[in-house]
Amino acid sequence: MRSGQKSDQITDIRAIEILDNRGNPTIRCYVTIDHRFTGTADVPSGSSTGSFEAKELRDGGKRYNGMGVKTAIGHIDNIINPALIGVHGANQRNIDYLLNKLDGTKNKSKLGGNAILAVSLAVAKAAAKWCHLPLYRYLNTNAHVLPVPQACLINGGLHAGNDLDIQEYCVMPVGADSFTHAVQILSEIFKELGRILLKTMGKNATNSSEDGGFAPPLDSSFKAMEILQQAVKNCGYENEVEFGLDLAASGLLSEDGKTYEFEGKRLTSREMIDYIKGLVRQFPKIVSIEDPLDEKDYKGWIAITEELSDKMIIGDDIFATNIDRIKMGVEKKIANSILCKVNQIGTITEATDAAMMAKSNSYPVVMSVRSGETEDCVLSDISCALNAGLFKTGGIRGSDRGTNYNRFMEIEYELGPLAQYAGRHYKGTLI
Ligand code: 2PG
Ligand code: MG
Repeated sequence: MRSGQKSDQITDIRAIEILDNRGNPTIRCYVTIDHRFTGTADVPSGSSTGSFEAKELRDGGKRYNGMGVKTAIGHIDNIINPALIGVHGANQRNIDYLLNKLDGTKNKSKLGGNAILAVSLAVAKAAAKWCHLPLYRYLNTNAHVLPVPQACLINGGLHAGNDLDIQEYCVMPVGADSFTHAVQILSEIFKELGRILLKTMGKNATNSSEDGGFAPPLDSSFKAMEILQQAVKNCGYENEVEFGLDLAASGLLSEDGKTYEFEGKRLTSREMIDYIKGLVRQFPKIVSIEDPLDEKDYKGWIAITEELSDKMIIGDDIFATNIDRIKMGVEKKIANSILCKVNQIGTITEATDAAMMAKSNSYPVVMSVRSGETEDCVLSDISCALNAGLFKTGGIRGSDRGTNYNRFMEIEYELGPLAQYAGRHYKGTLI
C-alpha cells in the first residue's frame, strides 16, 4: 500500500444493464475501492464469435429478444459482490484468480464471461484511480507504444447487410509520424472512400456497417480492394498505408463442415487458400490476413501459414485469446500472430498472459475491439499496457469507434516524448 493512503480494499460492486452500439444489452459495472475510488467498465460483445470463447451469459426469453443480461448482473450482485468486498483491489492477478475460482468452469459458463469481465475491468479502473495513475500506467509502468490502427473501412460478412463475404477490409497507416497523424490519414481516406462510393454506386453505397465502415453493395473482394486502394491513391497515401483483411472464415463454413461458401461458390480449404493467394498477388500491400479459414481447419491453417509466411496470418477465433490454444498453435505452426480480445477470455490477467505467451514466441499481438462496443475506451489503455503494435478497430464514425481513437490520441499527448508510435515496426514483439 502507498504511504499516506488508506486500504485498497473493495468497498462496493454494482452493475446495471446498458445498451451497446447495436442496441443490445450489455453490462456496466461500478467497483469502488476505499469508498471513494470508483472504476466503471462496459463489456463488449461480438457477432462473429468463435466456439472457443468464454461464454457470454444472456437471459433468453422474450425480453430484449433473449439478449438481456440480468442473470449475469444477478451473479455480480449475489455471488461476486459478497466474495470480493474487503479484498485488496490493487492486485489484479488475485482478483482475476478469485473470479475464476468462483466460477469454477473452463469457459466461465457458470457466472458468465460477461459478468466476470465486467468486474475484472472495473476493479482495474478503480485500482488505477486509487493509485492516482492512468489505467495503462497502472497496468504496466513500461507502457509506451501507440499501435498502428488497423481500421476496417469496408465491411461485409456478418457485419454488413451486403454480399461481400470477407468481413473486414482494413487500412493501416504504417507510415504516419504518430498515432494522431494516423487518425488524420484514416479520416481523409475514409471521406474520400465515401465520395468514391457515392459517385460510382449512389448513396446506398455509403451506408454504415456494424463496425462503422462502409457496407457497399458489392459481391467481389477484388472490387472492394480496388476501390479502397483508389481512395488511398487519391489521397496521396500509397506509401504510408498497408492493408489487412479479416475473413472471419468460421462464418463462411457450409453445413457439411468442410467446404466454404464464398462469392457464390463452394470452395475447399485448398481453394480458399489459392483464392487468398490470388488476392494478395493482385494487392501486394495486403500484409495481414485474419481468420482465413475455419477455427477447426488446422490442416488448412498450417498450409496457409507456411505458404504466406511473409504475411501476418492472424488467429482470432482459432486462439480465442486463450493461452493453451496459443501454445497449441505455436507447436503446430498455426498462424504467426494473434488477435487479442479481452472478452474472448474474460479477465485482464488472462488476456495479458495470452499476449505475453504470443510475444515470447514471436507472434505479434493485434489488440482488437468487438463489433458490439460502447463509449468505454478501456481497450486503448490495455493495448498501451501490452505495448501491442496493432489495434484493430472500425471506421472513423460513431462514438463507439471514436472513443478508442480519441483515447489513444489523449494517451499519446500524455506520454509526450515517451510515446512510441509502432509505425513500420508494428510486428516487433519486443516493443
Ligand atoms: C472480429 C471481430 C471484430 P466480432 O471478427 O475480429 O471485428 O468481430 O466482434 O463480431 O467477433
Ligand atoms: Mg476476426
